[in-house]
Amino acid sequence: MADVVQVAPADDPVRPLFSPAGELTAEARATLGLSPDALRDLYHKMVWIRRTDQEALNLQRQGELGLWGPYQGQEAIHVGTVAALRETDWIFPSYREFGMGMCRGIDPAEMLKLFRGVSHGPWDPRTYHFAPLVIPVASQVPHGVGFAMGSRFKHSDDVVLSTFGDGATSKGDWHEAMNFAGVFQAPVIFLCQNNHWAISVPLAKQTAGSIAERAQGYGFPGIRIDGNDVLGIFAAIRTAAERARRGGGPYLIEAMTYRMGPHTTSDDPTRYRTNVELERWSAKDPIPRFRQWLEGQGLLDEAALAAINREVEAKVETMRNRLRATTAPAPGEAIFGRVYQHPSDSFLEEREEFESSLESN
Ligand SMILES: Cc1ncc(C[n+]2csc(CCOP(=O)(O)OP(=O)(O)O)c2C)c(N)n1
Repeated sequence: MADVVQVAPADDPVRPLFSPAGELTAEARATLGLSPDALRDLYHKMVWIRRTDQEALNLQRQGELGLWGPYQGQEAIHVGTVAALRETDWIFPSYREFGMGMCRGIDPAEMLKLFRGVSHGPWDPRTYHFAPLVIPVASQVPHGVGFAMGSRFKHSDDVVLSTFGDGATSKGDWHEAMNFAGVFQAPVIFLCQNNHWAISVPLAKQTAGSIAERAQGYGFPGIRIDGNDVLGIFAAIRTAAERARRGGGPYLIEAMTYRMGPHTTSDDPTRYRTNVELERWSAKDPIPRFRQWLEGQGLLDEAALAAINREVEAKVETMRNRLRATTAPAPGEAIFGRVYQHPSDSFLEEREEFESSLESN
């Protein structure tokens, strides 16, 4: 009989920080090393990205955007993740990570051009180490693994975070990426934002087992944690990133959360889910929850809250005005611009032909 190969227990510095239920332990919470300003900044960013999300929804309803994919309820993941990574670590997002892009410093009015349909790529990923938002489900997962391998080949200690929903984990390319990352020990963190729904498909019909535990089959650790606790997300991502940075390989984090809004503005969730579920999750809303914690620590009072709200309103107003002033690029630029860094002669000829055909019409 062939020998049974036992997979050695992988080194897992994340697990000791959490209870078996996936809650950050009080001890780990006390040793995060975040200053009062840094803690308040996490709260400020969560409020800012939620208010921006609401505004984008309004703008879509007013006809200023073609489509919008709300991320309400997932703010702790967006903010905690970016805060835990180095600026030079790369993020490979899906369509729902607008808030992460904001936290990376991308102007939301610029990013909204995508949803207004006037730009295919309003930011340079190299400036923000933030790849384009992608619509094809799970396509960002193999992209992230490939990029992480590139980082290793360049002897850089930058790591990659690839994030996706629970639905994405049913895709073949998700499996291929996980497998490849395990075999080649790519410096990548897989962050599943398990928001319980893939459009109208509930988690129970998506997968019969645990997503986090699948990591073991690929040869690296995984953990399921509370995705509505910004400090838990921060601790898990930072620790998994440090591990990957020192050559420890991939890590899978399954962050449990809830998509409080519709899948997109084209969706009506009242057709397939109950208010009871929404109310249950509203009680775990990451924003009031963190506010209460900060207040309990004496780090936030009425005056500070009012100042945050004022600042956020001003930022949102600027975004709205800038978006409304956005015009569509000329058709030639929209189709041919930003395709090649060094366009070939035939490509340029094609562009010229296209543009003169527009003039003659
Ligand atoms: C390859 C592919 N198949 C199907 C779709 C249609 N689609 C868009 S979003 C989505 C659900 C994805 O759910 P999940 O991965 O859980 O992410 P969430 O939307 O909840 O953030 C589907 C099936 C798509 N965009 N790409």
